[in-house]
Amino acid sequence: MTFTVLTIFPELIDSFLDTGMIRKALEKELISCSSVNIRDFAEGKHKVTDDRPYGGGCGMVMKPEPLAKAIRSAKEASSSSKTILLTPQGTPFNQKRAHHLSTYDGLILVCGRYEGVDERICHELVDEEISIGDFVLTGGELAAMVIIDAVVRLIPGVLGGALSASQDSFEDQLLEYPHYTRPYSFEGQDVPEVLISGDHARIDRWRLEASLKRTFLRRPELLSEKKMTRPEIDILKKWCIEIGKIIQAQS
Ligand code: 4G3
Repeated sequence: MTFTVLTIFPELIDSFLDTGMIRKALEKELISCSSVNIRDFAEGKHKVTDDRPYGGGCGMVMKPEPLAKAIRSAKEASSSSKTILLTPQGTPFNQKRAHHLSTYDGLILVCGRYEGVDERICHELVDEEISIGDFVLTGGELAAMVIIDAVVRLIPGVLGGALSASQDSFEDQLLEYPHYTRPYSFEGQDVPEVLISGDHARIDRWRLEASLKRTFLRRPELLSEKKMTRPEIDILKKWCIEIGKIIQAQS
């Protein structure tokens, strides 16, 4: 899979590509990445990439010509790629979208700066607009890195084990269960006894119940949308019975 990031701060992207899991994936040739400086496509001595907004108002808007040239150049180099603009106005990004994006041959990620990009860029040259959340950043670069990170770790061979990604939070609409490692006792808190029992069936049941509990308390809306499995329904029914007993004891 090929990632091309269009930005006026390529060094920001380059340091990210040079580190950790992304670097490993590049070394293993599971992915290829490049950053393109939009300024290289700007005209004149000063290579200006922004201008004042028509209609007035504060802030600057990214000029369409350098951006259009940069996008067309990236599309020529990587013709089957999907072109994505990172913007707070885009479709919300999530794990499902990450899976979908991981099926493409390549992604061209367009990072705006200032108050945004000229609207006419979106119509002809951008396939999709994506937002990583309801907040505003000074540029799309961090959003592009978030998307690359989430997509790369889904590519087979990038993570340690094949199972690693499928066991993540959100893959099954559940938050992850708590994790523990040595030492057994840390600042007065011990590891739950079940995890050192060696009884793997019991451990699996405990982890599933812990995941359900966490999701119910922290993100109940995830459970409303979820297609439950048999063991999950059994746990929820057990809670109902227990809560029923507590209420009964009151009357
Ligand atoms: C406005 C993406 C701002 C328009 C980009 C780009 C937040 C996100 C920007 C535009 C961004 C996000 C740059 N801020 N929530 N800032 O994904 O096209």
